[in-house]
Amino acid sequence: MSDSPTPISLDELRLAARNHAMPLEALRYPVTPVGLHYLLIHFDIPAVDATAYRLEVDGLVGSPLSLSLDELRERPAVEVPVTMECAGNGRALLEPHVASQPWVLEAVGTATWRGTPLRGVLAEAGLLDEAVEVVFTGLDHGFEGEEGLDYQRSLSVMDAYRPEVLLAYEMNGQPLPPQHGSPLRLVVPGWYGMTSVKWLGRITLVDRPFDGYYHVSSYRLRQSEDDVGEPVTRMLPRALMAPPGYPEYMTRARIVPAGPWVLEGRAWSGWGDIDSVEVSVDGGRIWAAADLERDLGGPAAWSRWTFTWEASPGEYELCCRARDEAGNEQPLEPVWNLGGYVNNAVQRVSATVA
Ligand SMILES: Nc1nc2c(c(=O)[nH]1)N[C@H]1C(S)=C(S)[C@@H](COP(=O)(O)O)O[C@H]1N2
Ligand SMILES: [Mo]
Repeated sequence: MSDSPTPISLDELRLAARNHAMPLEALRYPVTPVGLHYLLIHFDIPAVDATAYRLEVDGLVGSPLSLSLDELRERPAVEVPVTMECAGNGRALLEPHVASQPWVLEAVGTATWRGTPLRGVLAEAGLLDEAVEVVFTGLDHGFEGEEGLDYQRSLSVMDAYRPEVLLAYEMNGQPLPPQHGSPLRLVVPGWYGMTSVKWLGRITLVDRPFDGYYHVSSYRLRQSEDDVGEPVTRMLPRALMAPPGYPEYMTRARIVPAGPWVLEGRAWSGWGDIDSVEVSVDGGRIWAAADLERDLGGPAAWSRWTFTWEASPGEYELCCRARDEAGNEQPLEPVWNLGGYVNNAVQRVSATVA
């Protein structure tokens, strides 16, 4: 892979140092160890006292609720592996440059989330007929676009009622750590990460499409400032490989010993199961099918793939691409937009076989 064509600013470096990615070699784990899962925090990590914590459910409901963490833990629980990816993954590879969190490719991770289905809580609160959207408010606060704001995202009532949407209090068998939303977060499988509100403080039922900052001013696919654009929703398919061989320190270019090498990685999509993963060793001219294993099961989590590469001495550009059952396929070249979202162009890894 070549370097980002535009140098990043100190502001972007500061963001990148706070919001770390998942090192690609961690693709070898089906469930990402907590400390290797990527992180995206817009403002500061709020210090929330779990013993005093309450989740408020209000707005257009028959009976507003105020639930402690113990009360949430007493409700029916499910535990599922879910792959989560930031909508800005791939941003730093776009030209012209988009200034924001400069993700390269690895803003992704899979965790086992344990929690209670959101719809049970909504049913208990009892939605009034006028309720059309559910607004989720985080306990973090900051400034963006000259506005002071809480981190807020919404779902339609229909999406919020999907059985897989969770109010999660555990990640990989442990209480949520501070950086991932302690003590409670929303987890919306299949959607880009911005939907899964961390440090969830309040759920409010409203009678119109929510027009908060993270719906109107960001997370839209726009070509220019006056383009309204389409909202960013579910994850497009992507396959990633754990780069083979050994890295060169500065460039991370790969040196691979000659002989058979099992390339491996994982692929996911928010639009259904992965149908196929293909590998190319010549920069995307010739493709061959990789073997897919549905090791974690279910469309909410990534699938492992492998491909045995008979590496003979020379220079290579290794690529992988995924296609999902809905027919979405990764493009060879990035597709630009103003916010630098959903760039799922194929991964390219330069390798020298010695
Ligand atoms: N309250 C709150 N929730 C949030 C965010 C945030 O900044 N504040 N960031 C969102 C974004 S953009 C992403 S990609 C995911 C990242 O989740 P993770 O840090 O647990 O990987 O959290 C989402 N939930
Ligand atoms: Mo994100």
